[in-house]
Amino acid sequence: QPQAIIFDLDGVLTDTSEYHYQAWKHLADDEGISLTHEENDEHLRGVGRRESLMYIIRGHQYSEDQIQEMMERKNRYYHALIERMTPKEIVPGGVALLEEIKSAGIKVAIASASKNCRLVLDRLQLTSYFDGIADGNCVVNGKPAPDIFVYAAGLVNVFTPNCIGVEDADAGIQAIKAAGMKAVAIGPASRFHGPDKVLPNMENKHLKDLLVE
Ligand code: B16
Ligand code: MG
Repeated sequence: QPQAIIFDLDGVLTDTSEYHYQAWKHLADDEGISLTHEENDEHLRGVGRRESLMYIIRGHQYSEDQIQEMMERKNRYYHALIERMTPKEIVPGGVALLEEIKSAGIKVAIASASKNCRLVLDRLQLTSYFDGIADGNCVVNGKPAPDIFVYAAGLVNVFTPNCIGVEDADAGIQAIKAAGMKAVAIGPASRFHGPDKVLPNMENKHLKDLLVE
């Protein structure tokens, strides 16, 4: 039995990964740069704000001031999309699963690359479910570095081998494995490299479905 289960936020507990894509797409359109959904899944999913922008503008010349402005602009577009979120946008099965884990005496934490993590959790009315929240303001090195998952394990006082991490992005699966945890991937198996388990989504999932021998 694990002592903690550490969830990614965007794309796992709510479909904000689609909003991130829409906001980046808006910015790319402004700049006359192409960006497809496939590129988003392969290169941007779960990746931090600056790294995502660097991928989109690769091969183009921009000053640091312009880069800062574009990151702010994307965040404005993203805010416009998350402003009206409600608890209805928690993925089906999400709340029941969190409650089952908590009543089994297992700690639950968040490891999200997003600086908007607390805002989204508040909109979803999920904040009080978590024993620890590690977000994009906590660590310098983003996923696939293990840092955010290690930090989250520390917040709930659990050794990393006793944690399970849950992620929708391959960068996140690499971060979980590098942190020495068991990795559960949410999404199509073709997206991931080396998770311990893959589930298509969180619907009707129980604690036993997350367990890895
Ligand atoms: P922000 P997660 C990640 O959150 C998103 O998946 C990714 O698309 C986004 O670029 C990153 O957070 C940074 O977000 O611009 O809001 O700081 O999947 O780790 O919960
Ligand atoms: Mg994610």
